[in-house]
Amino acid sequence: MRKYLGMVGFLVVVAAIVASVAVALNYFAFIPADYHGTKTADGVTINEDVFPFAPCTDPDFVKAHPQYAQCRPNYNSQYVLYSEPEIVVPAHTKVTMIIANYDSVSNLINNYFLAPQGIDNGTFTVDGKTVNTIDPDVVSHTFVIHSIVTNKSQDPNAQPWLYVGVPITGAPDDAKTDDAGMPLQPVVTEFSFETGAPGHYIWQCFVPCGTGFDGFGGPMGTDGYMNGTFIVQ
Ligand SMILES: [Cu+2]
Repeated sequence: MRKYLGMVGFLVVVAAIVASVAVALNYFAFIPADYHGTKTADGVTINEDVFPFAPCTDPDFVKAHPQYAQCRPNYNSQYVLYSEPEIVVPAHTKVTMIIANYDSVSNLINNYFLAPQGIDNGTFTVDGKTVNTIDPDVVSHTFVIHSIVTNKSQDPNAQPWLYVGVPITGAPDDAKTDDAGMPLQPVVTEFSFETGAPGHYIWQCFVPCGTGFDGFGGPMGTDGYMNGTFIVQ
């Protein structure tokens, strides 16, 4: 009997160790230990690439961009997507985002998103040209960081307000593509903004570029394609 109880105790300890390792792994998977992007003299640069479908399924694209040879796990290869769903940046830092879009134009239904919000100088660049808006006919996606509104006077742990929004220009319909239909050249949108104190935010696209009802399903309604986390730490 004693021997039997000892065995049960041993199994309980093993189960506890396995469970705590699983929790730890999951924790680190959700909040990466290091910042993404590259450090620059005056801040950090985050690169996002936007694709009409999984780049890892396109042999020509992978040949030219070997960093995309590996598909993400549990990945719907037909969904439009941003390459980096989980972004982590330092607090009180200038963040420059470079978004290279290989996807074509989609139908923007709310022109509010044509005006940039919360970015340095109120201007951004499209293929190197400085602009403060774009034509609604060339919008492909938007990149919008936002948060739940919190009030410091009611909640001492309230995180700082952060709202950033920029329209993303699509590749032209007559763009040269490879055999799989991926444009050879992306349209590059670049902008910068400053982070405040640490906080957890989300980013998402507000162009209904998905499938299903009015384009709000599929990649628009699934984590990690047209939305993700933006963590300031
Ligand atoms: Cu989108």
